[in-house]
Amino acid sequence: MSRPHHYWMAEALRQARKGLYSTPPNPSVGCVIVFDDALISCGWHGYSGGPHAEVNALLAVEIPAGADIYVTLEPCSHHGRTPPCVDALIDAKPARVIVAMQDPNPQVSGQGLDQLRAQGIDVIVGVLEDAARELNRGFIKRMEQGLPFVSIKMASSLDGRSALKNGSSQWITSAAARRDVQFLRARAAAILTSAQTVLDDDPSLNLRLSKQDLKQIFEVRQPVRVVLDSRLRLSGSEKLFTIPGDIWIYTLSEDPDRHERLAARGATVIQATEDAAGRIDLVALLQDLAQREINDVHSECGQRLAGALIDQQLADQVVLYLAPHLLGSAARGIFDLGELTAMEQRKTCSMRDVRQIGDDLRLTLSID
Ligand code: AOF
Ligand code: ZN
Repeated sequence: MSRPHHYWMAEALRQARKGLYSTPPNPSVGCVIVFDDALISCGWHGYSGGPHAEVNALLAVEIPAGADIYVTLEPCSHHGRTPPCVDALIDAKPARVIVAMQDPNPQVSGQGLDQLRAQGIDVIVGVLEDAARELNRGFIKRMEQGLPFVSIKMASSLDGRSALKNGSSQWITSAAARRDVQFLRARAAAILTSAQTVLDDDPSLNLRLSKQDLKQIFEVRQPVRVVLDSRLRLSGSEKLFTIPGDIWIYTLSEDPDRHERLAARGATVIQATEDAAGRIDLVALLQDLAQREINDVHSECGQRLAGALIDQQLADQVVLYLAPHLLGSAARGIFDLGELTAMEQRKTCSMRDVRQIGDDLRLTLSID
């Protein structure tokens, strides 16, 4: 008896994951070609502008007619930076094409599948779809909603405190947890923080893992550092500016001297939209990031911005590192949500993963 579709799709997903750190803003996609229950070839998408997964798999060997081709994303039907994959697939004369999910890109969305069916090829959709969606959660959200996937990383004491009252927060968690955070940064296209956090902690907010650490063959991308600084309080002498990589500062300030001061330090200063409360409008900010092809935002910020992202239902995930010590009730919390007066006002989350990292506990939660 031949192996089930999910067996081969799991292999295609494994291929796709090889591109996780290098494909953005493109999705990570994997492809395997099977004939007579044997693996003939596999391929994955490596970087934006490079050949797609199917093309890489088809190039590797001569494909016998009548093969089964497994792809983690619907094959593209459009001329983008590369020619349509459906044409290459049709030329290979497969018996069946099995895909995990439809491509949410409006330039494709179902048309690739239709073109395969029109050629008499059997098309099966939805094998291991949840895993495929998780892999490209940022790309999918950007395509479907015009917003990036937002993950908030927090470090807190056992009593839920993220910093002392005076702002001091280095270090709540152990070195092992801080290294683990580097892998979260690697998956993101942008790291989001506030000017307050930069002034309090003077962080670098860069990626310090090498290609080898990440087991990558392509160069490691530095995420863009995005700082919300409504009044342009940063001076330009903070550590952030001494470390290579892009810095985008969103502001409401129109003071030309302050703009110039930060631009002279290499930052891109972007005029943000003001919300009804006179703060930077977070929806407009995230829409702007999506327009700039940011799929995944990793936020490392204080309780105010983290609370606002949750309050406005803009955060998708929280990764909380819980350290085994107590900071006391005068210390700062992790999410400033204002005062709730009824239990029904609670924000609820669902636990996705729990594990111990060094001396700390890492909780990964999706926000309901
Ligand atoms: C596939 N296989 O491996 C990938 C696909 O700019 P391009 O030409 O690289 O096209 C990018 C779009 O193609 C991307 O937005 C998504 O819709 C699709 N990605 N499709 O058939 C692949 N990476
Ligand atoms: Zn393609």
